This record gives sequence, C-alpha cells and structure tokens, in this order.
Amino acid sequence: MFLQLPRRRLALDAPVVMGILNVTPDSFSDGGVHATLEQACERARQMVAEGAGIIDIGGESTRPGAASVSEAEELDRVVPVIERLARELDVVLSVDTTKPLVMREAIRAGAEMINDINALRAESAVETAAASGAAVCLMHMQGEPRTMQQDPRYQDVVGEVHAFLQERIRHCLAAGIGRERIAVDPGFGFGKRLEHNQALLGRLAAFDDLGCPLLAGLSRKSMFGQLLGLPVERRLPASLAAAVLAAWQGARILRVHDVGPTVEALKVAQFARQAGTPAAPTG
Ligand code: YH5
Repeated sequence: MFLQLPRRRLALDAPVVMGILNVTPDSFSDGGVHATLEQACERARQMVAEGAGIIDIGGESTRPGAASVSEAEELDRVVPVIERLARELDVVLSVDTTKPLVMREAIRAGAEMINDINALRAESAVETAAASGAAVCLMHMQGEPRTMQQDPRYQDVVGEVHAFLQERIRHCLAAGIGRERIAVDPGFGFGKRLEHNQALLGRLAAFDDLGCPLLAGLSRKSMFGQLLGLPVERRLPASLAAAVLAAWQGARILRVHDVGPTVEALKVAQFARQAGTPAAPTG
C-alpha cells in the first residue's frame, strides 16, 4: 500500500510516523518571527532524525475550544516554514489546514499532502485539493472545534464515522482525486466522548473496506486524561499503547508529538504483524 504524492509515492507497507509541528505563537518562545521560524525548523529536523516520514505543519490551533485564525495569519505562520523545510529536508511535508488559500500556497511552497480536519468541506476545498495534485487526509469531526465537545451524540459511532468517510471519499473521487491520493481518519476526540473514542479505537479494522490508508491521531489526547486521570505531559505511555493498538489493526500513518518513542513502539507492532501464519496441520 502507498499514498500517491505529486512527484513520488509514500510507501505504507510499514506504519509511518507523522510528526506534529505546531507553528502557533504559543508553541515557541516569543523571539519574533525569525526565532519562531528557526525553532520550528529545528524541531522538524529533530523529528526527521527520530524517524518521522511526514511532518504535519499547522498554523491554526484545532484543540477543542480554540479560537480561529485569519487566513493571512495562518499563511504567515506556515508558508515560510514549508519553504525552508522543502529546500532542506527530503521528508514529506503535510499542511494542517481547512482553508483553500492556505492549501494552495502551502503546496506551492513545497507541501505534498493536505491534512484537513474538516475533510475538505469548506467551499472550493475539494476543487483546490484536486487541482494541487497533493495527497489528502479526510478526517471525521462532528460539529466544529469551538463547540464539538459540548454534547456529542451517536447511535452507532463506528457506522456513522464510516458512512461519513465513505461519502467524503466519493466526493473526492467525483472531483478527480484518485483513491491512491486519499487517507482517512476517524478523528479521535473531534466531537466524541470517551465511549465513542473507545469504540473507534477498538474497532479500527472496520474502516479497512474503505480502501484508503488509515491515519490515526491519538497522541496525548484528552481521552487518556479521562481514562487515567493524567495531565497532558504524562500521556506518553498511553499514547504509545494506542499507537501500537492502531497499527496492529492496520493503521498506516500515526500522527504524534513524540516521534522517537513512537517509531520504536511501532517497530514492535510491525514485527508481530509480519509473523508468518503457521502452516495448516497436515495428515
Ligand atoms: C487527528 O486526530 N488532531 S489537532 C488535544 C490534546 C492533544 C492533542 C491535550 N489534528 C488530529 O492533536 N489531524 C489534530 O489534548 C489532527 N487527525 C488529523 N488528521 C488535536 C490534537 C490534540 C488535541
């Protein structure tokens, strides 16, 4: 299995780690734009050295309750980082955005993938993504970031997320985005209670029949805070366990903060997955 990028293919036979690079004012100490650019690039280099295959660059905080960011502000944050990293590194660059203009400029600057938590539902987003030649990640979200955790409800969370992703895949195919350019994501924590996240994590294999590689973002999420009563800085063991469970069920891309530890944990998962099935007994 692979993901088709504009000028090459990303092999997904073994799970790939997508390192999270937030380029928001709160993510780095405030030494001005140049200091921020330099620190963001340094963080990206470090994640590549630790084994990341994709760097996901975001200029808008999409955490529950976060304020939205203007188009101009988001462009100012992400484009310089993408330009610099595209020149410097061979890693796949992904832009984490819901805005068509940001998608277009990010791809012009060297991004090869669009990670959209809104699954290209913004006006002209599908057309923009199609024309760009970039790969896309379609993520499920119920509601919108500001209010999505207020009262999330489902009759059948796995069935509803599956139906949503299927509909978004169809929409992309109709716009000319080939299936080999599409990854799908159940959107852990996006309009979901603990029981919803539990059902999705336990039944990730239910998304196999969509025929697109599965991306899972579980790193440090609130579901582990709820389950374990731990603050965000103590959620690494839970995040590693979840990444391994997701990969064991076939997830091909894991979006994480802690690249090195996740790469090691995923090697163990892949090692077990590659064990040969025992020969059927004869006689
Ligand atoms: C995702 O799952 N998530 S941003 C709250 C946390 C920790 C982490 C403190 N973008 C995803 O990472 N894109 C985000 O608790 C994403 N899939 C894709 N494709 C939220 C996040 C986070 C939020």
